[in-house]
Amino acid sequence: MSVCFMPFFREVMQLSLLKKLCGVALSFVLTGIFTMYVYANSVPTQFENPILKGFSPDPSIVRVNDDYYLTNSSFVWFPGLPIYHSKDLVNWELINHAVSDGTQFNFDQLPDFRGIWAPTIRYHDGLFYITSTCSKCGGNFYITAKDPKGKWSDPVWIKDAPGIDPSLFWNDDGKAYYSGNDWNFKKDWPAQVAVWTQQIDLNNNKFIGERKILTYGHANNARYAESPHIYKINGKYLLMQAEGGTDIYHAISVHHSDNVMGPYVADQINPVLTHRHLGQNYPIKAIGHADLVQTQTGEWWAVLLGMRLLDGEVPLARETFLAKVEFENDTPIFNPGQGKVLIRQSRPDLPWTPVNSGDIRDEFNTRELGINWHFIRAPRASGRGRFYRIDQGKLVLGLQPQTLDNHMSSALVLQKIRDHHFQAKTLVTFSTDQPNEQAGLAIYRNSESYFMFTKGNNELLLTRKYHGQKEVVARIPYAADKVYLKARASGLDLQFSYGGSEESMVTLDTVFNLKVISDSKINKFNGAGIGLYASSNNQLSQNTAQFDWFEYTQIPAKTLTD
Ligand code: 6LW
Repeated sequence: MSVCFMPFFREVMQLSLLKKLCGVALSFVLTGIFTMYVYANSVPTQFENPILKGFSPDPSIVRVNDDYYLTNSSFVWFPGLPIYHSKDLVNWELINHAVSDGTQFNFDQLPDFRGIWAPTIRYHDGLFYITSTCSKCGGNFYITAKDPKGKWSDPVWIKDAPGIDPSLFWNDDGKAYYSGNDWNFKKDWPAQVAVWTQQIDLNNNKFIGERKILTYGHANNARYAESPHIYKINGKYLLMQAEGGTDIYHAISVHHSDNVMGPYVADQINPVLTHRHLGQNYPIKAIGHADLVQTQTGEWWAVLLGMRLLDGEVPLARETFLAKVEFENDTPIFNPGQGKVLIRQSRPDLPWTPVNSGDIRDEFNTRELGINWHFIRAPRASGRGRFYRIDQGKLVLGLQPQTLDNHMSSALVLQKIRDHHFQAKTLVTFSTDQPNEQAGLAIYRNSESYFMFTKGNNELLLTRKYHGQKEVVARIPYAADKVYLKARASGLDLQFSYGGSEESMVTLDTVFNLKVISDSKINKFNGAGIGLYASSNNQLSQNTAQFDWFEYTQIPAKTLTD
C-alpha cells in the first residue's frame, strides 16, 4: 500500500477501533441498565405472611450484624428448637436445630403438647443463648452456642425459676436479667398470671438480688400473662408480653419503666396489638407472642404467632408472622394506620435474599436424613441400633413395636405441612405376611389425631384417628410389594390415592376432612406433619420398609380432581 494512503488508512483503522470501543462500552451500559431493570422488576417490594408456614409457634428473633436468626417452640418433635437464618426477614432457611442430641432432653412418655415450649434467642458477648421451658421434662433451661449452625450445649437447668416462657436481657452494665411468668399464687381473678424479673448470674446459674413482679397484665382481668421480653430503647425499658392465651383472645401488651427492675407502667394504648376485636371469622386469629428486632437500617419489625383460618378450621396450627413496628414516643405502633397483621405488606428495607425453601423431593441419596425431617421424640430403637438408615438411595425404616398411639419414639419421620393446598407422595416397597405389620404414609398431629395410609399383609389400610376415635376407613386388597401412595389436600378436603405406577394411581372416592389435624382443645400447641411410617404394632419385628423417595408439593387452590 503506497505511503500516501497510510495516514488515511490509519485514520480509518483508528476510527473503526473507536467505533468498536464505543460499541463495547455501549453494550456494557445497556447490559447494566437491563440487569438493573430485571433486578428491580424481579425483586419484590412486598412480602406475604406468614413468613414461616406451618408448625412454627412462639417465635423469637435476634440480629447479629446483618444476619437474623429465629427459633420456635418444638414440643416433642426431634430434632427440636429449629434455627432459621435470614438476611431480609422474609426468606428464611432452616440451618440447624439447637436440640439435636437425643441425650439433651428426654421426651419419652410425654404427650405431644409437652416438651420444648416457648424459647427466646439472644446474642451477648460472642455467644448465642436460647432459653426455654421443657414442659414436664425438666423446667426452665438455657443452652448456648458460639455458632448457631454448630453444636449447641447441653441444657443448663435454671434453679428456682417457676413458670414458663423465659427470656434474657443484658443491661448496658453487662448484668443479665431473666424474665418469666408465674401462676403459683392466690388469684384475684381467673387466669391471673404474674410476669417477673430478676438479675441472673448465668456463669454460676444463680439469681442475684431482688425478684420483682413487674405486672399481671395491662388490665385487672388480664389472663395468662406470658412470653415477656425486656428491651432498652432510647434509654428506657420496654416490657412486652403476651396476654389472653394463645387463641382467639391472644394479645400483646407493653409496659414502660426508667429502671430495668421497674416500676413498669402500662401503656395507654394496650393491647398494642390483637385480633380478638376482629371477631371469630377474621382470617387470621390468635395474633400474639411477639419479639421485636431492629434492623441495621434502623427499622423495627416484630415476629409473632398467628393462626390462619380455613373454613373455620386451623389445619396448619400456629405459624410465624411479621409486622412493621414504628415507635411513637415510647409506644410501639404495629402497622401504623392498620393496627393488625397484614397478609401482604411492604417488605423490610433489606437486601432481598431468596433461599431454597420450596417443594420437597427427597431421593434419599444423601448420607443422612435431610434437615427438614423430624421424628416424634428422639428416635430410640427397640433392641437394636437406629431403626432408620439411608441405603443405596432408599430410606429404610425398621419396623418398631411402638405405634402412633404411644407416647414413645416410633418409626415415624415427618416433614411439616406448610400449605392449605398440598400433595405428598411416596414409593414404598414392603413385603409382609404378618397381620400386625404395616408401612406407608402418615399425616400426624398427635397420638389422638392422625391419618395413616399403609401397606399391610396383601392389603392397603386407611386409618383415621380423630380426637382419640380410631377407625379403619378403607381396606383395599393389594398383593404387590411395591406401591405408590399419595395424599392430596385442597383446603380441608383430603383424598388418598394408590397404585402400581404413578400413571395408574387410583383415587379413593371418599373425601376426608383435614379438621382431624386442625387446632382444638385436643390438638393444641404443636403442629402437623406428613411423612413415612412403619410399625409392627406392639410386637417385635426384624422386617423393614424401603422408601425410594418422598415428595411434598404445594398445589394450586383448585378442586381435588384437577
Ligand atoms: C408457650 C406459651 C403458651 O410456652 O403456650 O399459650 C406455650 N401460651 O407462651 C406453648 O406454645
